[in-house]
Amino acid sequence: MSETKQPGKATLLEIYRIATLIKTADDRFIALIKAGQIASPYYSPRGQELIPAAISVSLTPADYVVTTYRGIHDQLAKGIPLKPFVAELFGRATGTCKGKGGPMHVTHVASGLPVTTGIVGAGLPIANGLAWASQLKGTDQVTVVNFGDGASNIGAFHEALNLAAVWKLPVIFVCQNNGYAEHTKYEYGTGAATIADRGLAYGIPGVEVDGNDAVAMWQAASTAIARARAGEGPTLLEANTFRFRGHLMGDDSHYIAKEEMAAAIAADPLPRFRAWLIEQGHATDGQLADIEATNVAAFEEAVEFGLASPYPDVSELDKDVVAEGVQA
Ligand SMILES: Cc1ncc(C[n+]2csc(CCOP(=O)(O)OP(=O)(O)O)c2C)c(N)n1
Ligand SMILES: [Mg+2]
Repeated sequence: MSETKQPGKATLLEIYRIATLIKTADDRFIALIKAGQIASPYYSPRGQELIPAAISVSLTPADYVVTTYRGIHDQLAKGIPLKPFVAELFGRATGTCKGKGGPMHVTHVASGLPVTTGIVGAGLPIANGLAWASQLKGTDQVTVVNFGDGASNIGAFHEALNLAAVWKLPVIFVCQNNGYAEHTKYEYGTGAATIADRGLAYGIPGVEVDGNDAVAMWQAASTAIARARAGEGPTLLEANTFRFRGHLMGDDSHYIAKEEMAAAIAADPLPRFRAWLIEQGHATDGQLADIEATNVAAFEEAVEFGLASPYPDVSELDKDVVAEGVQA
C-alpha cells in the first residue's frame, strides 16, 4: 500500500471550489470583453486552474503569492476578495489598486498578493526578497512564486534559485509549464527535457508533477510548503499543464497543431476531476452543482459591483506613485 499522503474530502472539495471559481471568472471575463462591456488585455489561465487551487489549500492568508500577467487563477486561489478584485480588472476606483493596477498588475497586500508583474522572470528575485524578510523576522510564512516555462530560461530564474538555495529561503518556485512561451513551443526554446532537473544544479529538490492532477499537485505542493515552513529551504516544482486559450485573448493558437490542442481539451482537468470526485464517493453530482452555482452567483455580484463602480478621478493620477509623507 502506498505511504503517500492523501488529501481529505474537505480539501478535495475546496480544491474543486477554487478551480471552478477560476473557470467561472475566466468564462465571464471573456464574455464581457467580447460584448464590449469592458476593454482589457487578457491572458487566460484556462486549463491551468488545478495548479493554484491545489497549492492554496496548504497556504495561510499570511503567506505570499507572486504571479504574472497570466495570474487570475493564482490571485483567486489565494483568496482575493471578489468585488475589489473584479473592480481592479475593470480599472475602477473601488479596485484593490484603486483601478490603477489593472489586469496586468492586480495586487492585494491583505490577501498576501504583494506583487504581480508583466516582466517575465522578474517575480523570482522579488519572491526571494519577501521570503528573506520572513526569515529575518522569524515568522513561518512561505512565499510561492509562479512563472512559466519561458521564464525558466531567463537569467533571473537561475540567480534566484541559487540565492534561495544558499540562504535556505522559505520559497517555492512553481513553474507552470503550459508548453508554450507566447508562440514558441517548449522544445523549440528549451534544451533540457525537464525544468525540474534544474533544481539539482542549485542543490535544491526539483519535482516534476502533473499539474492537471489535483491529488498529485496537492502532494507535491504540500510537501514543498512544509519543507519551506520548517526552515529546510526552497523547492522547484514543475507543474505540467496546457494553455487552452492562446497566449492572450485574440490569439487563435494557429501555431499549435490541431491534434495537440484537441487532445489537451479532451483531457480537460476540470471535468476529469469532477468525474473522479463522484466516482470515488467524495461528492454527489448535486453537491458539485451547488458549488458551481454558488461560484457563478458570487462572481456575478462582483461583476455588477465592478460595472457600477466609477473610474479613478484624474486627480488620482500622480498618487501612490512614490511613498508620500516619508522623510528623507
Ligand atoms: C523580460 C521580458 N521579456 C519578454 C517579454 C514578452 N513576453 C510576455 S509573455 C512572454 C512569454 C512567457 O512565457 P512563459 O514564461 O512560458 O509564460 P506563459 O505566458 O506561458 O504563462 C513573453 C516573451 C516580457 N514581458 N518580459
Ligand atoms: Mg508557458
